Amino acid sequence: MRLSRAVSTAAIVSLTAVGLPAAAAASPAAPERSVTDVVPAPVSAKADPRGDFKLTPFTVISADRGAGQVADYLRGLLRPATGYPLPVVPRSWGVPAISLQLGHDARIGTEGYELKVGRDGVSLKANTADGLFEGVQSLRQLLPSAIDAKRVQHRTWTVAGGSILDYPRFGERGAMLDVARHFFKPDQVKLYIDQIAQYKINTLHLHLADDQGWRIEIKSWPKLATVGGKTAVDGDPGGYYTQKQYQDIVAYAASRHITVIPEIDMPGHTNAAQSTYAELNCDGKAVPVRTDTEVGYSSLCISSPITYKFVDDVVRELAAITPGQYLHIGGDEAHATPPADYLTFQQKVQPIVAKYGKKVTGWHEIAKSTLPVSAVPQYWDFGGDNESVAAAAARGNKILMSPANYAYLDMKYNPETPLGQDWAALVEVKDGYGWDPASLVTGVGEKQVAGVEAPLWTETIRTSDDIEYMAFPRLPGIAEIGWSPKSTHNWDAYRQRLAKQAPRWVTQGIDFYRSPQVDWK
Ligand code: TNX
Repeated sequence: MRLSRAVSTAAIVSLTAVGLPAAAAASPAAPERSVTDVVPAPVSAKADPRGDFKLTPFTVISADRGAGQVADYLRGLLRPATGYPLPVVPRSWGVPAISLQLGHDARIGTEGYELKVGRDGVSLKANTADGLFEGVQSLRQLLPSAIDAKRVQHRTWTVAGGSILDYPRFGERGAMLDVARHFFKPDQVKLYIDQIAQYKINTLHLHLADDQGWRIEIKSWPKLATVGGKTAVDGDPGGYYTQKQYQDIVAYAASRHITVIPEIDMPGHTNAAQSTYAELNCDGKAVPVRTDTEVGYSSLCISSPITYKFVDDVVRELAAITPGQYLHIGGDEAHATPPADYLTFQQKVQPIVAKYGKKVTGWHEIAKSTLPVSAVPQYWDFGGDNESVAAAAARGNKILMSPANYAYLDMKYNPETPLGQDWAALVEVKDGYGWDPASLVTGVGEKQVAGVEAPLWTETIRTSDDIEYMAFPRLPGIAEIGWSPKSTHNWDAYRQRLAKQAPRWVTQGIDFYRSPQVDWK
């Protein structure tokens, strides 16, 4: 968000208040919004132009027992711009309603939904609250983009008619935010959570510790945060989350049906800890603080018992404040840890995670060790052959796909992009959309893929504007690769659907990259 939200919203308001939406005037054949335009593309969608539903001051939201949270969330989305009361009522009131229903439909699984929009009302059905939440994200896209305005807009509110049956291709659709290289305040993380939730992202991976800063309060090692948290890349201001603030972020994410996976990167990427506590170094001397962007120079002391006391304390405290099943133990680019030591470290640390009731996820290098079958290596390389990843997949481990040359949101779009890096690739919007998770790594097919994640490393990223510029419009593409059936994958169709998202981003104040590959209109 570059301008104040109020200014950019006011500009939209004046445009939409004077008349019809631009697209309605342009071409009657191409409606402004349709169930067939939803991003990520649904499994199936059938438009019914005669089935538009109009929200009025008398519309209610009816909710089955168990659907109340999603109903309240939907009400919170629709009230500011409509100004309508939209009370949440129990099922079967018999007035025009958006009805949220829970049932048993074997076709749609735990996150799928069925949405029907007709003249008399909107019905959204799912097996779980997660499914209803994802259905609500589709429903939002059937309303004019002005629905996201923060103040009342005097206009008609038509939901595009038709039906959608939808469920995800993969269980995990993630985004990662590196809060270690640069720190982002809780409100900035919450803003990003709201932005990614609209594209059915269900996992937020927080990279909480790296060479340049430690970002989470650990009560048994208090200086990690208060001293190790002071720094950031280039000497920029640091910061950290108290455990209470972290729990608040986790709860906020949960209210958007997003699970937080916290990462403590080790045994490399640990300079902030080792400059703070001398005993974490083999020679007992604290290393100097570093705020440059080199990687691969730090390593915990593998032979020291204190190292495992440290890991045990950190994992214990983090597990206690993390409701999700997985803890991320990093493991990437440990170039300063000899290979045998790396395996020793993994053999000692993975059981600590299990001891505190959690499962292991980590960068794909952890697959060099013998993993429990529940462990999820996160693949970040360029695709092709990777022996240890293929072997893990053959043993039954699921692999999370984050190929750096497609999915890394910190890669520049083109040589002129003012932010980001280019070591993996230049990633234009078409490139970020142009890959398939199930044919990327030899031996890792559809059944072995846990899902996809779009990491945003923040060496060059300092503000929420910066986050938005790198994530939009690429993040929706990664979300679509993770959610939509492979059969829907089509760049020409996608770029047209993507273009129709832009008015929403403008209303929401998202400062996106206007790629020349898309006709933004
Ligand atoms: C590689 S690939 C890293 C990060 C950097 C990133 C920058 C991987 C797991 N680690 O430490 O921030 O490149 O693009």
